[in-house]
Amino acid sequence: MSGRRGFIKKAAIGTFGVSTVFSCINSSEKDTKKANGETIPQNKPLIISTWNHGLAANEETWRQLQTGVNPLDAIVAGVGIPEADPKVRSVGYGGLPDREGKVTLDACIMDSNSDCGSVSFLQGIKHPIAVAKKVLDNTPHVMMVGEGAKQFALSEGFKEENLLTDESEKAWKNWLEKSKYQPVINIENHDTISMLVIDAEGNLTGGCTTSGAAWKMHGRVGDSPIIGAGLFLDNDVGAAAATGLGEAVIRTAGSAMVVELMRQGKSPTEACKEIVERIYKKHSNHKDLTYLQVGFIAINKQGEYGGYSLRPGFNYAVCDEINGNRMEKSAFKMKNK
Ligand code: SD4
Repeated sequence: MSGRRGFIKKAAIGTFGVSTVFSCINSSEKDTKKANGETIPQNKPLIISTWNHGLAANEETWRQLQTGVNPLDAIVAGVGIPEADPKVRSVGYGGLPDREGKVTLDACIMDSNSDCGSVSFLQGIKHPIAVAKKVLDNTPHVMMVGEGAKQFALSEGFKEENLLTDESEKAWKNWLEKSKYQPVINIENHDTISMLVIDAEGNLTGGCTTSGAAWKMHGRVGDSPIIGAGLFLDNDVGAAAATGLGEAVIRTAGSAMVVELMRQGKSPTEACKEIVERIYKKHSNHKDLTYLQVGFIAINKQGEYGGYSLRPGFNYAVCDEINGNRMEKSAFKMKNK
């Protein structure tokens, strides 16, 4: 059975949990020919998201796209699923707090016109990605932080809520006993969710949302709300997004660099790999590297995608019409966890 037919069958038996409407175009009809006659496969639309929680997020974003919702709103709805899930301890509601027991959230979103919105150090609002979208839509700014971002969210009709669940409070109290700061990486394969979408027309959109590194200092902001670090796209080239230790990604302008390498002709995986290797090299003067994990996902204008991480354990969810919604393991540089 072909991959496409297999996917349709899987969708019919509920892999997606929704009835998905398919276009009648064969993937081969969507291929384009280069001047030299070489065929480039056009696998669009396609969604790629970091970590296992990307599966549920992809499913919702796909469903929204199929019903004609625009990619920005489809991303807000998709990554809104892990944001609202208390079992996901690294995003939104139930996210692990900082060392003062405060849940502080970061998110950003960017569209194919390079319009973007971002919020960081946001407290008491469950869906920072939706607030980031409001920053994009309703303000002349790109980034809003802290109390100002919260007041803006309230003025846009968002509700203030307690985001610290009993489980996360318990985990914080356990941590307080030793109070030793050690960035937590690969938490049960749940981490920041970054999502990249290429729509049927080949336009790119991305979003990223997180509660950031657990036990961070109060006021610390990572890469995730920073356009160019946690997320970047250029609709002429491709899109990239990060997960892992935000400080390392900011230092190297990680996602922007991945896009620039794709502009120079690297495939998405090659581009992610080169930046992970650069990050490793830039940190080689650090005494202890056991804390360091970074991972990138990327997609180019042809719908080719890939990912790469420093250490094993990183995976991402990919959803397309041909192969359905599935987890793929990232290639990585270091053998040891
Ligand atoms: C941060 N990159 O705040 C985010 C969170 C993350 O492993 O992915 N942590 O640094």
